[in-house]
Amino acid sequence: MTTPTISPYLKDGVELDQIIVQGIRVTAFHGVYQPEKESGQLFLADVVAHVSTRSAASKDDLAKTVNYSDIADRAAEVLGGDPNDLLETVAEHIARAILEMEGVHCVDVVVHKPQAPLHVEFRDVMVKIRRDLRSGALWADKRIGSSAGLSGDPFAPRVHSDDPADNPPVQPVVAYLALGGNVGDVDTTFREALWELHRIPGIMVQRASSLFRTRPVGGPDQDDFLNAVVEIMTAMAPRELLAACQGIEVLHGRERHVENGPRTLDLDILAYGDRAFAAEDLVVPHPRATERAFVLQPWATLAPHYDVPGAGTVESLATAVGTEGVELVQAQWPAQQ
Ligand code: PH2
Ligand code: MG
Ligand code: MG
Repeated sequence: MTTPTISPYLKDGVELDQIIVQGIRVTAFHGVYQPEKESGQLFLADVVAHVSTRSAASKDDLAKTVNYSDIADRAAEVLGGDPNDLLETVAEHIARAILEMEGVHCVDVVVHKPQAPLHVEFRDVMVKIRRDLRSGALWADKRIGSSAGLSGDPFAPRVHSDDPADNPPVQPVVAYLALGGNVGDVDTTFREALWELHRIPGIMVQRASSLFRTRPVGGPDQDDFLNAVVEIMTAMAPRELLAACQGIEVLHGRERHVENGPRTLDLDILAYGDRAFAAEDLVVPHPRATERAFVLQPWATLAPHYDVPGAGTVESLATAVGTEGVELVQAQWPAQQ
């Protein structure tokens, strides 16, 4: 059996290693045509998980890498699972399942359909895709418009757009994100979200504010929130960053039923460098941030002197809005567990 050469995936300029499972075979019912849906046929998948294997190798420790058996199981489960019309959809779902695995930065998936109903003799039909963690939107389902302006192709040229929300910065910029939540173990959710953000190429989580407990503002009668603010450096365009945030919200079971209602995780872009713009899906700086103590008090513990475009320093805004309904929980957060 030949081993395909797969172009390396670069994370922060370093080539990652590849864990490859080839020829996962199942009978399944994917296809556009009725006989395909009824009789089923053979499907195969090849999966390449781009990971760093160095620390696993130096410790000879399975826990520090990705188990290829888990890769195979996940891929087979999707491949043999709910039928889809298109190979493209099946490949996308496999990519999603593999990218959710800790340590996987990028995945290549090929789905083969060697018995496809063609009019000519042929050896194989396949769809091949590459997906990486930049598309946080990958996890986001249709409720929040999953494409969010992303090409999904890490090698795609970055084109200048007239929409400021789509323009990546020339150099990485500082951005601030607000975290909020009042359902489940919110402190743990926040910590996981920071790590998930940091894993995304194009986002480096730098610092976090103190953690606050806050009375709900607006919405129905509900539990108190936890709130914090984090500082990131990002090379992503604002709309890409929004998609990443929404993807992480969905990962944590965020559902949008009630406006300002209870939520496991809300991840909002507060500010992005010195940019100010209002697009239909994204307004930067966050239009309500400058009125909200639950944003400004944590933010003031992190970046009091940051000048919110068009509004003033965080410190001055925080002083103006006061501390009503906002209580410090943990000054040094997130401390090591
Ligand atoms: N978020 C809201 C609405 N109300 N109240 C508090 N205390 N904290 C929040 O994060 C919050 C809120 C909508 O995003
Ligand atoms: Mg939000
Ligand atoms: Mg919000």
